[in-house]
Amino acid sequence: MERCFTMLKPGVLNRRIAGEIISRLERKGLQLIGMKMLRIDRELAAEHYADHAGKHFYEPLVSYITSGPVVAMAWQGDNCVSIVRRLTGATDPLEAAPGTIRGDYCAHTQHNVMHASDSPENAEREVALFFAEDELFDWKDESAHWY
Ligand code: FUP
Repeated sequence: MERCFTMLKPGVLNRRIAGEIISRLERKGLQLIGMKMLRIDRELAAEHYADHAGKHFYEPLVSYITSGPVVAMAWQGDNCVSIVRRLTGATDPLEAAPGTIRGDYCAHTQHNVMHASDSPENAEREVALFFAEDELFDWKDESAHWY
């Protein structure tokens, strides 16, 4: 079973669309195993986006992601990372297909609504960065065909 980290970026709460976006991932059949609202500080932002340090969009990215509360989530399922990335859509909303989260809810790369891990390895790193082990719930529902 694979895990994926997602994060609704600042502004999603203001727009009252958090539930709609979370619903898309739930309805696909992915299992929500962790969720929290937090305000990211610059230190956590720097760790999370370490790969982008020095790029031209790094400073605006860090100031945006620290500008308001985010909703961090951990998901679980077979091929979880690939499924979440498909539902999320391309980084640039102009390239993101209609029907994807970024294709439907945003118009600018810098404010592209949701972060999603890009590999199982990064997913594990990001889940561990945002969640303690006792904040993750490997719940079971044996009686329902949930996936
Ligand atoms: P993604 O994995 O789709 O979130 O994309 P990246 O890891 O490449 O980029 C992380 C974030 O940096 C994007 F969500 C938005 C921002 N970014 C820009 O603002 N401009 C760019 O050209 C590329 C990324």
